Amino acid sequence: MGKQDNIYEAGNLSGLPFTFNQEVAEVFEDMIDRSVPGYKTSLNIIRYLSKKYYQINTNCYDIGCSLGASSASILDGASSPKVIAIDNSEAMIDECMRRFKSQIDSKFIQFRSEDIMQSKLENASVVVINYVIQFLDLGQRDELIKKIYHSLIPGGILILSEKVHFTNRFETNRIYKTHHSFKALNGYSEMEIAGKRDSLEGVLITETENDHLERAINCGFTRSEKILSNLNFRTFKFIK
Ligand code: GEK
Repeated sequence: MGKQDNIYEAGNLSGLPFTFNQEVAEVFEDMIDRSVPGYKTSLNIIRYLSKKYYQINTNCYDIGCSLGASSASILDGASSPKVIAIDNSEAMIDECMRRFKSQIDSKFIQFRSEDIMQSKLENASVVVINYVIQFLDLGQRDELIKKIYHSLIPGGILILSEKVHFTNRFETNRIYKTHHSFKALNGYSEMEIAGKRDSLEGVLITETENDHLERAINCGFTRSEKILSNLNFRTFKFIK
């Protein structure tokens, strides 16, 4: 486990928009675990589905890999897969490579420091995009899901996790308050929660559950399923 996240503690407020910089990379493991309900379960699901859907001599992609938690789940689940972990934050990918140092020369994992919109994806049986779409411009999201769809071989799977909002604003408010309590119970102060919320304004842009389901269908996926629902966080599986 890396360092404890105290980026938004009193006196540390930069007032700048959130970015995946060195400071965030150092505390990221603690940050995501204390902020995203169901995060560890999503990793277990990735392990289980990778075992089930990985097809021999194909690629597995971990898009927006951060420190490689989803890559580790694919490696645990699938039998001798080739995982390609991609992130456009140099701080994240450097820290990720440090963590996988012993496997760096193996044929099982490769790292790419690049923007996913520029990435070439091909011959995939498993694609994981865990809490990443929310950081892309709304106008790029269809293009990315189409690209993923075309990279998958028949029977391949896309596992997608996201924070969502609801069409009913009362529901959005109710769940928002419960999520706030979740973070407070995990040790974040009111000031830290408010500081992070402000810095994510305009950086993390959520959509509804239906937006994600409809986009996948419009991009060609025929079988879609919500497999995890924790407060305002969802995991979906889409099969080609
Ligand atoms: C996990 N999946 O632990 N291209 C590549 N990477 C990007 C892009 C982009 N255009 N935009 C954002 N990222 C991980 C957690 S975190 C989720 C993913 C969170 C990367 C960004 O640099 C960061 O590392 C990651 O997406 C999002 O299962 O912080 O809530």
